[in-house]
Amino acid sequence: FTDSMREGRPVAVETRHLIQVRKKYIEKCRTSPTPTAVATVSQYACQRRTTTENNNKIFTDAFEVLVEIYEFNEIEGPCLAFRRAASVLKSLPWAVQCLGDTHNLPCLGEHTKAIMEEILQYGRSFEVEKILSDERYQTLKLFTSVFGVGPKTAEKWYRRGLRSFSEILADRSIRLNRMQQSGFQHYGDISRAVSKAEALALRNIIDEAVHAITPDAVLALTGGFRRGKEFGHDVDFIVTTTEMGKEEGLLPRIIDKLTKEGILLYCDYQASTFDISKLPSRRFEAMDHFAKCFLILRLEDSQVGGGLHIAEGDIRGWRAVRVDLVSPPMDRYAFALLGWSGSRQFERDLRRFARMERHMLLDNHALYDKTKKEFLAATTEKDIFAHLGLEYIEPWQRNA
Ligand code: DCT
Ligand code: MG
Repeated sequence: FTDSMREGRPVAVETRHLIQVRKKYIEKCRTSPTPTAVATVSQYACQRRTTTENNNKIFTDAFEVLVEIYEFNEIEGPCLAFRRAASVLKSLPWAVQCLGDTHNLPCLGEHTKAIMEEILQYGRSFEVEKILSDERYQTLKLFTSVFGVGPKTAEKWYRRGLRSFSEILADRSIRLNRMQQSGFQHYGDISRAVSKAEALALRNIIDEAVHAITPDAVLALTGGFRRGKEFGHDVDFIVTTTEMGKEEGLLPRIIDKLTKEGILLYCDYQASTFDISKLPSRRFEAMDHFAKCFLILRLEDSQVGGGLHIAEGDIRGWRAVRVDLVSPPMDRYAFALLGWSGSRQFERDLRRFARMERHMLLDNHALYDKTKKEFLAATTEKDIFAHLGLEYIEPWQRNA
């Protein structure tokens, strides 16, 4: 199976090792009690409880590499298939020991099982390893790790023969936009994970800013940190006011305040394009229409309980952090909160479940019943789950 085996190179040592691994695997299959009494697992992530504890990381990490390469190659079907497969395995309270363990599970196709088989037998997938060592994959992965650089731009730079950041920055014909400039400027900091302590420190900063503007402010930490993750790539907040209409102009005032405090390193503000009369939106759009801003903030060491999550030897005493703020009107709060809490796969399956099983349309703005031809009101996430006839799933169980 390995490249050296395929190419017929001398492989005695490697082969002997693989035979050992395989023997162990066969023995494990023979003795592993197949979890037969396991309750049926739903094909929808919104009917599964998925905590941050992933018992099948060895498989899901491999699937996520395949998701990435299919994304780079714009091949949607297999991309979605591997996303769903990874999500199913993440929900299991046990580790798959043997392919037989998976026969009752949904969303695992032939290709998925072939990858799992490789990993079970040899401890690794040769298909995934081939991708990981591929120059195009490595380059696209590197380029898209920059804030503001998507797969299209990364591909364009790759095709021009560029392979490193220094080559991009030295290329006079490339004009970076403001977002990309900030992306390169703060690369070290924003490619480094944000800790929970840092997220909580940022919540204090935003909380203080918004309460200085209005006493009836509502602030919620969403995204991965609301789901109980210890680390994230950014910190997501919903910020609004209890009084309808008063949320207009709230973000610009927060931005103004952060600027005066000298901690705003980057800001992309997008005013609201939310128009209730345009609902329901038939096709799901990548972004909702609420006012929002994508920020880079300066966080001081002294503001973080337990200190900043920075590299050893970093003596600046601060770091840059990516922060997203979204500001829906209060009557849309529950939908925005549900939408921004993620995970992305959980959201995809909520919408798919609504459409396929309930003949309803769900997005970050509203829930529409196509049979009754009416919008269903909600003030809490529980209301939305109830409208959908779903058991309530706590945020920390949405890590699908
Ligand atoms: N979201 C969405 N539509 C988008 C982007 C995000 O509905 N176009 C939702 C899904 C998750 C949530 O917003 C926050 O997005 P991220 O910060 O990208 O995800 P995360 O789960 O918070 O992951 P991370 O910990 O890496 O920040
Ligand atoms: Mg996030």
